[in-house]
Amino acid sequence: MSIFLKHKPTLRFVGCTLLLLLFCGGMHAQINLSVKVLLQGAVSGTSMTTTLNSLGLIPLAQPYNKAPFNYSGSESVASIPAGVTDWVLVELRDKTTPSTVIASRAAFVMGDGTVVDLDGTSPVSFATVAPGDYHVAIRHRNHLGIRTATPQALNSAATLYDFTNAQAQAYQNPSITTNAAMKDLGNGLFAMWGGDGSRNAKTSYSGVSNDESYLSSGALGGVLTTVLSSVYHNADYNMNGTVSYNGVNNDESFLTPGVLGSVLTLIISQHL
Ligand SMILES: [Ca+2]
Ligand SMILES: [Ca+2]
Repeated sequence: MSIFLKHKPTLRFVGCTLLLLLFCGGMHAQINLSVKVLLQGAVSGTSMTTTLNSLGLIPLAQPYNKAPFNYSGSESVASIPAGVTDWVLVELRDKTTPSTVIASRAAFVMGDGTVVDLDGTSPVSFATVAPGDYHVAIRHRNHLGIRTATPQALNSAATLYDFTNAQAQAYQNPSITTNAAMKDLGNGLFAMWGGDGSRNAKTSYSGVSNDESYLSSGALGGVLTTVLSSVYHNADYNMNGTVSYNGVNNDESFLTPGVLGSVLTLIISQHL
């Protein structure tokens, strides 16, 4: 009897220690995410321009705090790291109900397509999200969002998920027959569709909330010779820091023939 009594405190101590370890392990569980995407508007060759950054136009605080994103995160930096193309919004979504967003982070996409945290090099950290299976969605202020074709097993190891090397890497919504989830760049690379200035999950030239009107009537006030220089604007479809309808590298030409291929009735839809 005395032997059992003697060991009880030890057993309790061991039990408490195990619980504490499990608790601490849970506290430190997190996901580090490594993803690669291309934005059609910034594509140049096999990578992307960093013009907005070199012109000093990228805001220091994340720009997804407005509709349709409404992300209230406080991500900001003292200066934009070298090599950044733009801010993107990264979402972890439920593995069985992918319309359910479990966690969001604003992050940077670099010229080579890698999505990184605010230091410009580290994988994107979801510090309070437990490892597990999730869909990963990438959204951008004037591109159509994409998500993983299948749930991914995510943990702290940050295994790269590359959306750029195959169309099948992105979820293909069977109800959308007009276009694939990503733009086929024709060189083995795939990019998020550009030109959605009106942020209605469609890139279009005609119809309600179309992106031609967003550019011509909205951004340029109907005066098609107007040029907005040195701006960070959703109507800057080719991401060169200028909003224009005429002249070299104008945004109207990016929309058509660029995205819509001169088919002015075509509507490119988001598969997210
Ligand atoms: Ca649109
Ligand atoms: Ca432009």
